[in-house]
Amino acid sequence: MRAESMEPPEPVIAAAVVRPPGPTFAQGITRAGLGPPDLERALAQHAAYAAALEAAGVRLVRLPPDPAHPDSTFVEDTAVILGREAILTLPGAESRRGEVDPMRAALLPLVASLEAIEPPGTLDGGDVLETDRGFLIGLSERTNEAGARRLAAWLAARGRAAHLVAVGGLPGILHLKTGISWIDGGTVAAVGPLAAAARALGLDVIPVEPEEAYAANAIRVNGRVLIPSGAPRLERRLRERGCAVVTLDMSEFEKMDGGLSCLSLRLPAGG
Ligand code: CIR
Repeated sequence: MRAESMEPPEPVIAAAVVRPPGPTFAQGITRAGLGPPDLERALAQHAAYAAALEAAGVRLVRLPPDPAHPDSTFVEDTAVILGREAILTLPGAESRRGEVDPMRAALLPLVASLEAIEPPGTLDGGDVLETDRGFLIGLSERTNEAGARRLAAWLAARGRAAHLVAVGGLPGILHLKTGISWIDGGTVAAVGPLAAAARALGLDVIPVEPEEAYAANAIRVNGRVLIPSGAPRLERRLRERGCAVVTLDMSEFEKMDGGLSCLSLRLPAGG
């Protein structure tokens, strides 16, 4: 039996910024090799995702589609939130840097302080995972050491520990969170190559098999765990541990290398 009463209470997600894909969505960066996304399906999947957040009690801050930035639906990459504070990122892909100013404007009314990652640091929010053993920051093709250290210093100034995890070159892993997600307490779900790093930090790991690797990018929101559909083994494992699982068809976002977490920037209650 898990000692749930020993664990800190689950943080409440009060709001989330989302932005639907725009008409240029298919021009975004991808290596998936799954073919071009269908915009109508992507919009329907995005609407279902937004509805799942609202059903979990999350107030949505809906930004309009931004055709000038094909990857701008992946809002999570442009900022990191901690309590009532945020730090804007400097995305590693140049084509995504213009996504940051609009996010600055969106966050200003929502947070009490807003800093920014500066060059030469680069960082994508997809490389940042909060767990109750501290933050994990992935060093990836998008997040460099200067960006990771800047974020770690920002977190340290707020009393939060950060651990750098090398993910560059791991097959199929664009960002840290492509392969690992916080589930509850001291537990994450992770693909094999990231499981060891998680265990080294004292985290328990729910394994995600290679055939279900895309589902390793999941989010816990107010007692529910949202995962991509098509991962029956992970779904069963989560249900067996008592998780309220919500499955979402993410096929059109997978075609653009995007995971479920990237589609929202989540803000805790009190923020
Ligand atoms: C990109 O390559 O930047 C986008 N096509 C996908 C970004 C996905 N974001 C994420 O996993 N956090």
